Amino acid sequence: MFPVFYSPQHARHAPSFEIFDGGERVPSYETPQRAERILSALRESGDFSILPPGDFGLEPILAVHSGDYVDFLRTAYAEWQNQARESAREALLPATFALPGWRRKPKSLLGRAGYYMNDLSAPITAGTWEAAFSAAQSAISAASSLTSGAKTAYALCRPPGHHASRSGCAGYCYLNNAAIAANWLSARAKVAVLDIDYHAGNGTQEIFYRRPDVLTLSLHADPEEEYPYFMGYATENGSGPGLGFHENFPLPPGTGDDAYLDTLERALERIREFEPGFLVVSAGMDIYGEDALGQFSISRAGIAAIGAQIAALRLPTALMQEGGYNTEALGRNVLALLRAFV
Ligand code: OKP
Ligand code: ZN
Repeated sequence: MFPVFYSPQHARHAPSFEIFDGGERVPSYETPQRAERILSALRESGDFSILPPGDFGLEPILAVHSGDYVDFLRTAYAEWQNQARESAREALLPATFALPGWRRKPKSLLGRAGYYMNDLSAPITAGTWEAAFSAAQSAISAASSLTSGAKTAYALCRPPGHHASRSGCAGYCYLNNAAIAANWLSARAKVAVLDIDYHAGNGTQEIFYRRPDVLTLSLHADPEEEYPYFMGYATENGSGPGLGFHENFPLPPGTGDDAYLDTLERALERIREFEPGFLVVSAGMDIYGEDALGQFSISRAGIAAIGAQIAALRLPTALMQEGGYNTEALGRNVLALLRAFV
């Protein structure tokens, strides 16, 4: 029995569409149903105590994200309502983005949107801020339960967080829940962040890149072929004082249980050597073989084995929900992962 933090506020973020490559407008894959499926699977199992998050306010969020970016997230939707054409009111989503080395921050709303938004996969809708804030509070609540003695805690975060950088949203992510939790814990002890989502945890990588007190490791689809394309390569190992404290494990499409578990063992070996006081897991279930977006071939038994291997570290562990887009299977997959910690 360990705590699971869930807030119904997640449902206030429900974009009706997303933009695919080629400009195709499709129904959003990142839906409120995802969190509802997870919640019912965990509730039915009876193995967890499901709790509302506490309110830790903005301070732990502002320790990871810039104040101007957070202000933008909080206020952008209301501002958009004053200027959007009728048919574009649902979501703020720019069509022009700042390029690296071209980083003046304009005053206009669309200029700032292009500055803070890193791709077309993080539209800001009516309840986006409230949902993202509540997901971050669940993440901090899970971290906080570890410092109160829990061995394991899970935050049912939605929207996810690992693509959000210090000053940017992208890939369904607005506030980096795992980074906020890890940074909160880092005041007490060294922290390792292990990202098992199918996509590279580029936001988390960026946030801790220069820090030796937070080890970040990510197993994911090779960015050469897969989102987020521009980060997540094996040659990226941290910089300055953080050199040696980041590691990426890019894997080919079709990766199955055995290859994945071997690679995971190498990552866990690095964590053992680091001797952290806490572990934060970015738990994306889009590694599942039948995922709608992911291209790995991990089975549910494989997910259970991943959980068992991580649990064998015997570290105080806070797990954060990231991706997972086979909504039907998502509850059972999360349950398979979490049961290894019960
Ligand atoms: C979020 B998480 C490319 C579309 C890109 C963004 C995926 C975001 C995944 N065809 N879509 O890591 O699960
Ligand atoms: Zn993902």
